[in-house]
Amino acid sequence: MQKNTGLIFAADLENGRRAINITNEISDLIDAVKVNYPIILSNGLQIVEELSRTKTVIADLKIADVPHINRKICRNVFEAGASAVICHGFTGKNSIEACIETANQMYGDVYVVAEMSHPDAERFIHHASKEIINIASQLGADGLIAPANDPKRLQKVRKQSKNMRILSPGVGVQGGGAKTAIQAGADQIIVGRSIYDHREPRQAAEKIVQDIGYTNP
Ligand code: 3DU
Repeated sequence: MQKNTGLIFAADLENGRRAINITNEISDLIDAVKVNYPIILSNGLQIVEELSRTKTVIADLKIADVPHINRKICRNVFEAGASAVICHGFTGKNSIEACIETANQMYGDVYVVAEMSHPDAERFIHHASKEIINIASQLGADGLIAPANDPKRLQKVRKQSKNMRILSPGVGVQGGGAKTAIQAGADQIIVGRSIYDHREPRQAAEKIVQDIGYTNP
């Protein structure tokens, strides 16, 4: 996935038509659109194909199964038009590797969840993040997911991950700021509700892109 504005739109809407309309409306302001279970379960995989006509699609299914199932999940979403998948890292080497191998066969990218942005994340995943980052790096993952709303942890992930790409959710409703996250080491920012719940989604996206520091060449 190419980095341009630095903004990724999380289209967590059950209404597929609305997701497509907003994506079209802000298409020049975003690097990709991220789809998750809500939109896929409500609209089917067809929505991946439809969105991929406008924009690079990241399938955020937080894939976390045994390797042969991970392969099938990846194959299905890549065949539907996704350019990247997000998988969990806590499942360990073989499960992540299954995603990366499938992605390589299908010219897709894999981003691995290193840490999460909700308060309970401290309880489990944060203890494992250093090892997850090492495995993701050794396997050649395209990048990591780490929280924008916890700049200290984000800085730590940045340090540990050296120059791996970091995509950061947690901006806006979850309390994080785009500028702070970029300064802490994020490469691209993932935003959902602050865009799709805004009265003027384009205006909201413009403001975030400004905060990221993107200037139109
Ligand atoms: O809070 P928002 O509405 O901007 O949505 C954030 C998106 O990022 C959403 O799709 C969610 O699944 C994803 N995400 C997190 O919020 C936190 C994580 O740790 C990982 C992914």
